[in-house]
Amino acid sequence: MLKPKATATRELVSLNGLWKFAVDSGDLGEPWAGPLATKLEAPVPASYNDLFTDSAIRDHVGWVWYQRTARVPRGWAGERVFVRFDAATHEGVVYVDDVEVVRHEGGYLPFEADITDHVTAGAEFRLTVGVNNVLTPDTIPPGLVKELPGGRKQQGYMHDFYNYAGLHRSVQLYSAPATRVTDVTVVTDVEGSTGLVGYAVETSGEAAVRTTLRDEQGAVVATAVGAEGTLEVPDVRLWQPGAAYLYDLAVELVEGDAVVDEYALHVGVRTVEVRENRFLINGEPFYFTGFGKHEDIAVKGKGHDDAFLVHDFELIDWIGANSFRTSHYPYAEEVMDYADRHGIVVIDETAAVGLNSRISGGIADLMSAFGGASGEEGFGPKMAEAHRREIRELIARDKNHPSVVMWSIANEPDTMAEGTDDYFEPLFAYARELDPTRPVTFVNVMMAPPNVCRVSKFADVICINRYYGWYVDTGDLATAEVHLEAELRGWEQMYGKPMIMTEYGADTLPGLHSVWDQPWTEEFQANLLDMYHRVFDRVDSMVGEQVWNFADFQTSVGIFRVDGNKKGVFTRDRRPKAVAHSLRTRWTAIRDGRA
Ligand code: BDP
Repeated sequence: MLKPKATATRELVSLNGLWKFAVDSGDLGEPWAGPLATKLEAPVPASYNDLFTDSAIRDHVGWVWYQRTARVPRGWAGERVFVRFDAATHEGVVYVDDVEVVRHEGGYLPFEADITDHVTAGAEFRLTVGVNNVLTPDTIPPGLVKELPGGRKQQGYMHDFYNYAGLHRSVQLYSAPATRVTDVTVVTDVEGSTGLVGYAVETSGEAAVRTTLRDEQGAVVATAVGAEGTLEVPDVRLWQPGAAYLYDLAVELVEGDAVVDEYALHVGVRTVEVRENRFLINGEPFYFTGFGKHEDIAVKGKGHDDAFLVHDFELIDWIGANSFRTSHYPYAEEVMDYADRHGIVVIDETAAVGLNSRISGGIADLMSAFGGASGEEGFGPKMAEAHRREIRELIARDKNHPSVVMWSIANEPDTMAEGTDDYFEPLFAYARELDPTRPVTFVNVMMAPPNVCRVSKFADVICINRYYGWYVDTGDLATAEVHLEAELRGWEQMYGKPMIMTEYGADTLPGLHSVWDQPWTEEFQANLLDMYHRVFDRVDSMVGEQVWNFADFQTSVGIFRVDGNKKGVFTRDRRPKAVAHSLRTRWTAIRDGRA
């Protein structure tokens, strides 16, 4: 799915800013049918949960409504007009005046509607958006709503981050010609010093396709005609981790001499391959350093923020990291574009988190605590269908990003129980069918070691999250070291695949110190990470380390969580804990080839 862009034939109007906002407690009638009866306003993009002081809004379960008027530029007469939502978490429904124009499930991926037939160039229209935050045993991610005495509803879920909701990303109106480019897929390869840029263009309407590839100086390096083809780039400059190089691919639809539509995208020429126990980028072994992250900041929640985007990447660079995982859902497209431009490597993850119906403490326990009926435990056909959609839409959105080197189709699902392999095998096949060029993985949970996990056999890379020294062997780093090494060797022996530790870490309260290995202190976090690093350096198949987490983040209320998860290397406002300095020493040495 193409990101809206202004080109010679396309225009954009941002609909970000303050919208009218109301919580639907069943008293709003048809909120789209007229001006929304409310005094509240909410910014877009932002989560709505932390904006107001009313806990009924923060804890609301169900629909909320956003509304504003928008004007179609008068110059758009004769063009197709689209409204595009970069995300509505977790479900969105959109009305133009009284007409429903699109409905979308899945909280972290974009959707759009062609609203040409419902608007007039030069005129205003009323845009109303319903956003639903409900998670059920069939949604991705799953959850369960409980009815409390008195009828109030409470949302339960199995993932360890706050269920922020709202319009988290940009909303835009854009124009495009009737005959237009609807999709572009780019696949790159390298032969000797020549870069190969394979492309396939999909269109609406008939027109000839012309493509032009330019280098960063704007010089034309290759041209081609036809909806599919390969552009050859002599003396190619590769997209490298830490040294991004982006060509510009212009796709034009031409009728006679006239260009009827133009779309442009950046292309990084690079290859990705798993060979034996190595992860290769451009044919060279790559070692991932970095983090599992979250989209999470004070007040805005999961609302995209360009200032935090830039600052987070600055900190990633400062600490010497080369990668991150979009734990546990697709991030804003601005993040992916920035990673492309700055040479940061991304493991791109779906929102399939908390699929742990049978893990103790998972949805089974939650169900019984919430009085859920049996048969609601997830992993059913409806969840599988939602999961397929998440994979399909993620790959459709992110397939052309050179920064994305691997898909992660789930985080810590139950992979111990019978039948979980039947659930996952077709999903792996589906991801590979949609994108045969990138490795596909999932992230394994601690309760499913190598001899127990039924799903790791499908993954190209073994990605595991481990909390030795924290949730087990708590505070005993000597024992943790023995257990961690034994397990990693077990994986290595059984699978012979490359392995990445996609999560390891310890909750840490900045300012708390101790001379002993005392959990929650800054020294303990650093010592725990050092211990993991000693082990990684001894195990040949390790190809990466991503600390949990980049920064402290908000979670649901729980006795395990003191105002959120505190495993951040940075605080929620992005100040370094002591561990940031020791990580910086290690990772800059790796980056600079000193280790
Ligand atoms: C892992 C999850 C992650 C949690 C982390 C933790 O993948 O989302 O935040 O544990 O407990 O199980 O800190």
